[in-house]
Amino acid sequence: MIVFVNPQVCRPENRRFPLSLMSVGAALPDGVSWEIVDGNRPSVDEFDDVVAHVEARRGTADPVRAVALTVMPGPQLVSAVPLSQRLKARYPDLPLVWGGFFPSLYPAPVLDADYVDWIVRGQGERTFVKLLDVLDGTRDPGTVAGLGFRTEDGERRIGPERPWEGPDELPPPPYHKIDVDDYIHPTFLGRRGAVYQASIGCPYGCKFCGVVSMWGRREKVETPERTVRHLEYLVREHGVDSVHFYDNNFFLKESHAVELAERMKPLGLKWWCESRVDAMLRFSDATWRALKESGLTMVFFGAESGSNDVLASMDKNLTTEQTLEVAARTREWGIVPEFSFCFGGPEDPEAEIDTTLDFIRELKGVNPDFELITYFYTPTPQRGDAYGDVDPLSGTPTVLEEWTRPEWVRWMTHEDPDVPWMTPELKEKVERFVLVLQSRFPSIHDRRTRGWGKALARMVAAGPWRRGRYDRTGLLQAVRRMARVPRPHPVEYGHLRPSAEAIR
Ligand code: B12
Ligand code: SF4
Repeated sequence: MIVFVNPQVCRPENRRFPLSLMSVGAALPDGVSWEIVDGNRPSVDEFDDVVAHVEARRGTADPVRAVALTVMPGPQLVSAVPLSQRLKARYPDLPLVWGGFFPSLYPAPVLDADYVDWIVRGQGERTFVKLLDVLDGTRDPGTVAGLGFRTEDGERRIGPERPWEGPDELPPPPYHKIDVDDYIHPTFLGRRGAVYQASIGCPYGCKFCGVVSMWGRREKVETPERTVRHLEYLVREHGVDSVHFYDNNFFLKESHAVELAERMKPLGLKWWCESRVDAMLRFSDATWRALKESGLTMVFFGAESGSNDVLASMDKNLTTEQTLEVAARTREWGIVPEFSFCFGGPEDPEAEIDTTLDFIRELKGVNPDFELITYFYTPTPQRGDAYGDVDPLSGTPTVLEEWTRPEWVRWMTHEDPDVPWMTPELKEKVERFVLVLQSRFPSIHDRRTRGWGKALARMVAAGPWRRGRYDRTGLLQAVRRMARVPRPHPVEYGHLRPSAEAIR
């Protein structure tokens, strides 16, 4: 048996299908048994549950052969490190495997940690099956593409990249291996929300983006027929009424968007996805109509900056004029845009922040309904020479445990990174602006501020928003603090978002 572990990454109420592990498990050969231990479920203790599996199988014909964790940068790493250390201390001979974005992008510190035995880089389905042969002693690890390990001399060995396959070539989601209903939650889209990923990768090359490092500049898209077959199952068997598509770049070709919209329409789902601004601008009115009629409710766009120079320096291949145009198009079709901005590149953060804040104001004039998402720029490991001679990771930890320190978690989540060019004053400027904007235009995602608090904050923020003054936010902070609904689960992932929380 293989035990897959999804270390805690979010609060229990935000848990979603553990798609990464479902995908790897589904590709195991017949006869290999597997289970998922998901630390995001409220009653699960990851360590105890793994131990229970190992002990229950000890001495049987099907003992636990390996424990395999999925590890995303950020809070999941904070959970994964102590869990792996404890498991290795308890079962020194049980192979421990890491897969997912963290070991794929930062393989060196993981391979230097003696409590992780193997890493799977990039797509996991095929590499993991080959790893099982290695564990059985029938395959040389040096011959396995996508596998990383330490040699007997303690040297790091990372195999060549494994060419990856598209969704149509991989097994369907093994919904029978999870308690589907336990992962279906209300969201702003509906009462029974699920998640789905219908493509892999992205063909663009934005310099800050980890997706390019993981998959190269390529995307493979599932056929609409297959996507809708899986969604139809969730609707029919589990009463799902809404879906978030996790694809990094949902719209690749207009013909695909139209076919998917037509096939989805009978399902009556409300749905959310991420798109490039330019991709949707290329769509005809007929396509926008088909998408709207199929239930498309909100689209996340990476707008990134209010400066065309900064967009060019990111290789974003996009202009602010296009973002304004898509804001107008979405308004016309009654689809809510969610614009994400990445503040403060190293060159001239202050000027860039001012320009972007002005641009966001302008954008609100075009489409007052848009939702704002903000990040701070943090370098991400890149392929090839994206940064020329500059090493974007110089100064970052070489020891795995160091990555779990609060300052590095803030760095990985792009929420409050300690980077030399971002002063506390600049961060505060952005945070105050966001507070005024989100008070003036309450977010539909905000289910933690009581109705009266939203109404009062809206009134209080009207003056500062009109005057473009965001420096005095004491009253707004007090209103929002008092109007806060307590979280359903007290579980925190500890030290995240301290400054953002403090200011609200
Ligand atoms: C779901 C998700 C989350 C969920 C996780 C919920 C959960 N319980 O799983 C939540 C919302 C908590 C989350 C949080 C974050 N996320 Co996230 N997330 C995703 C998302 C949308 C989908 C991942 C997914 O399930 N894909 C489907 C599966 C099938 O693909 P996969 O995960 O890549 O898995 C394959 C391989 O990676 C590999 N693999 C993965 N795990 C394992 C394990 C083993 C053992 C093996 C062998 C192989 C393997 O094999 C799998 C099958 O091929 C991706 C975007 C994307 N589409 O990839 C971003 C993404 C992974 N997240 C990312 C980031 C950065 C974060 C955050 C750290 C920051 C942020 N601001 O978003 C936060 C951290 C927490 C916070 N601040 O709130 C980045 C990672 C890039 C990077 N630079 O590292 C991504 C790519 C988004 C992006 N475009 O930038 N995230
Ligand atoms: S378009 Fe989005 S997913 Fe694609 S490379 Fe750029 S930021 Fe990454």
